[in-house]
Amino acid sequence: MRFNNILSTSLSGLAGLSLGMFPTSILASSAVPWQKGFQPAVTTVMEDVNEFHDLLLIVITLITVFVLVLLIYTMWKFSAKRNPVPSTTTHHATLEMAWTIVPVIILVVIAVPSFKLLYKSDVIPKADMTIKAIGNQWNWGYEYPDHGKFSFVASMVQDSDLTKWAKENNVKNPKRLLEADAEVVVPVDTTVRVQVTSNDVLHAWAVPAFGVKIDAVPGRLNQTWFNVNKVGTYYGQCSELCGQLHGFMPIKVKVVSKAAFADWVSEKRKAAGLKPFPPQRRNVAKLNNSAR
Ligand SMILES: [Cu+2]
Repeated sequence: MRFNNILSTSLSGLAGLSLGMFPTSILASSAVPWQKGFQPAVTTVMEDVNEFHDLLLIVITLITVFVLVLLIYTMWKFSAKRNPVPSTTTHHATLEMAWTIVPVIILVVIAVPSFKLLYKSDVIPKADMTIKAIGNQWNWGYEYPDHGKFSFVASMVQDSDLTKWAKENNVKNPKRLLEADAEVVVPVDTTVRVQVTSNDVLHAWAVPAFGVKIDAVPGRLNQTWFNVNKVGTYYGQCSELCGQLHGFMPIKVKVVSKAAFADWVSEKRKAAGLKPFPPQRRNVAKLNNSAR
């Protein structure tokens, strides 16, 4: 959208200011102390979320400044001292039209990109693969139905075990409360459909850098999607109050090259007693109208 492009260009200076607060060498991944903005985006959905946020920031700032200036001007101009005899005006057709129509225009300007974004995040494009995340009190279970139905559970690495765990698993600078003992591995530049459900209470599967947050509801299958454009490790947390250990069920997603993903799948299949090679993609029968 051209309007958005102009806005985002004019905002690049502002964005640069906030980006300067992040160490650029780290690949997005998790929240950092004193973070002011979002985690850097690695999906187009999150890029659009950032853009929409920037647009709203401009709108909200202009409105706030306008109202503040109007308020101060009114207090000054119409104070009892300067304006001892108040006006008896009760209606002003032009003014009333203006303060109805202008907000409507502002709302439409907001609504168009808002609905576009909502639609983009909600409607799943043709997915290359599916993973399933199942919320439990208090960890996440994962299944890879397209790759042989192997499954695993990812629990948080406890504080007391963190140093030992990091050493055993060659993890530099382990992140407290965000490290899980198993990670969700997905290939880069691949559209992944995530089916989300729960075994007990409401949870929510969320990864900020992906712009993904979806409720895990017992007895119901929700779905969302992401397509990550950068290899890296990304962290999220359960984002629905689910009980005592709500803050201790992290989500760790490792995005790797397609070859590395195939290796990982082979390994998992082997461990699950399945054939060591990833299966061929299913050939879904295509409807061919011209053949009729
Ligand atoms: Cu939870």
